[in-house]
Amino acid sequence: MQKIIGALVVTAAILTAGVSCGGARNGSATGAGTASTGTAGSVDGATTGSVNGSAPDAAAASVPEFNADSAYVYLKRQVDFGPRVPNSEAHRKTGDMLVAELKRSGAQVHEQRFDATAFDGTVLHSRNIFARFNPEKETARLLLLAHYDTRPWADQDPDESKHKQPIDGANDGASGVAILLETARQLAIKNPGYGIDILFVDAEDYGTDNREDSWAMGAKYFADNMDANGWRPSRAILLDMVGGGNAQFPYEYYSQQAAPELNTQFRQAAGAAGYASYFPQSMGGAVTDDHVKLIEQGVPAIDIIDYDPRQGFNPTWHTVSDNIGNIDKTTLKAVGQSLLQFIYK
Ligand code: 1BN
Ligand code: ZN
Repeated sequence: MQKIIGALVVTAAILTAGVSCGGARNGSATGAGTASTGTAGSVDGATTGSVNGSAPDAAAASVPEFNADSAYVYLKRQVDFGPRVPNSEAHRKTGDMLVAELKRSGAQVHEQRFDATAFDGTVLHSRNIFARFNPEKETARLLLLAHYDTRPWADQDPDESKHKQPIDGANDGASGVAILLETARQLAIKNPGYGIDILFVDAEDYGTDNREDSWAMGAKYFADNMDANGWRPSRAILLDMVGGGNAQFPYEYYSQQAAPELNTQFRQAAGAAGYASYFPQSMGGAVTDDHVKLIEQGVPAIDIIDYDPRQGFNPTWHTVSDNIGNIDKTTLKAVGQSLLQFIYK
């Protein structure tokens, strides 16, 4: 088992905070907002062919069809803003778009603002975005999360001259968000009948080697404050790097330690949806990702992440090649349909 973590623990001071709330739907998700069965709508640029209807084994009749074209449009919309580095205009605009889309799906949306001091002293003006579906259901809530910030440095690029360039984060950031936005759109169309929360966390990817707490600062802020807000979920699923080519999602180590049953259930759902080949029955590595912050606070959480201990992350990881040209829509479909199977099974 290869461990992908930094060694030293450094505190990331959280300075100020506030929570605001808006866009409530009390109860039914059906027919909310302007959501429809079509794609993400007015955004142009979904140029590649549809993969819908090409699932190896169509999901059970009661499970909605995950629209990968729509997810792809959501992904492109993020990338088109530019790198979503905290404190940038692209980051702010992306946050605003996410809030608007979640409200459009009929969710009750909370913006959790906080300042986090990064390892290099930079104060990151940060915002977690938290959306509640069926907010009146107080128990057994399922949390789905992804990070929406992107890394300021392509420090894994084979070309060292590019190490100070920001990445597009098409896979590392936008892919998980895109799948969850499409999931939110499906929740609005068909109410699953229980409580689901979608969390877009900030300040995940501003970290550095050997300083474990320099990563996932938004998830830590959420987890440290969830009880005070009444937001503790029963279980959580993190999507990270879920749109790359040749993706494989073996069991992530901390996930399997903390939430083996949830891991099994998700993989059973993937199999039922016809996508078992993306989820090998093998052990991956240990990744200090957002889910660890929830696990540390007692929430069973799993990370669906394209990381194999032999091959590492997707080759585009933290390089300038993490762009939309290297996104594979069939991977979005595989993960998204597996998630809908899990939700509606
Ligand atoms: C995931 C995507 N991560 C960063 N981008 C988490 C991570 C932290 C991966 C430290 C490797 C090392
Ligand atoms: Zn990253």
